[in-house]
Amino acid sequence: MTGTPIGDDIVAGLEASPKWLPSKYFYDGRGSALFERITRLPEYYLTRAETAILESNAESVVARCRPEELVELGSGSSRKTRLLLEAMHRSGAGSRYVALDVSDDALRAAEEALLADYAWLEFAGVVGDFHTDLAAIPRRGPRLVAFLGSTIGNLDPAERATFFPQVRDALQRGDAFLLGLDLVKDVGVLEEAYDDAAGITAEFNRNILAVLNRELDADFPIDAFDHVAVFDKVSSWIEMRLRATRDMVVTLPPLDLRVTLLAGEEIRTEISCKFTREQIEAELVSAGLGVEGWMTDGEQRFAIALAMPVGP
Ligand code: AVJ
Repeated sequence: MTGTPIGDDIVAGLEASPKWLPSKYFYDGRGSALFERITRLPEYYLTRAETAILESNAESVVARCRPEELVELGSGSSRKTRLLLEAMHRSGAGSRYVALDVSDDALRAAEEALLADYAWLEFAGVVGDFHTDLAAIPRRGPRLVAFLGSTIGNLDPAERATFFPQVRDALQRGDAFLLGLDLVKDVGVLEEAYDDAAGITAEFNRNILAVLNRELDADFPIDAFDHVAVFDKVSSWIEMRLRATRDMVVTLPPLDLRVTLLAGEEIRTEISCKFTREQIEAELVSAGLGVEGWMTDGEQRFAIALAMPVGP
């Protein structure tokens, strides 16, 4: 994480009813390592499915828009980023990679890992937040903006309605937007992906409290919280929560905050939206983005949409 002070959003969330915490606080060093383990769990099909889609389609995506630069929201040194960069290199399209990430450390690690293998790569790391900072990245030529990993699932419909037009504004005719989406499916499959047998997701969820204990000198009794993951059919999202197993009072001294939780009370820590093609197409089209490609894995669990600007 960056050195940005954390605070206002936490006060708002813990004073709300029901209580919530912003998901971005999962990802300290330990949280990022736990997420890496999640991506390898048998129940968490998302990463494998998305990688398989790119293995089959990176070439044709690049052929379609011939980008000079790949702009990735959330830095990646992962297999998925590499598939796109290699396809760009092979096709002779371009060799510039711009990574936008809130974490300076993550950017440096990505840069080091990628440059070790791709001597031809032109790397530019931008510390920033995809909610606000996409417009600040200068466009140097035909671009492919990638937002992978189903991170879009963390945005609620109102946030998406702000975000997609910003993506549209960052694109010119012929540019493209690659969006990784988890699809609506059997509730059991969805809930298991967020509540694995080995308990790694539960540890990941509780880690947000460890972050607050460390960063804000809070005193959450981490062992007194159960991990909860439920699919909300109406909102079409998985909701992760932490449920207090006893009454407690928690203090966060730097925020001047004292929080009472009753036994059974829950704190929402994340939403992960699940999409249908119709839903996301409608949202993209209202933002001026036409869906030109729809790629899925064999089991239709996950999709990558290729969208391009429409209209003037
Ligand atoms: C990294 C936000 C896409 O929502 O699936 C994994 C995070 N949470 N297991 C997701 C996560 C629980 C993940 N994203």
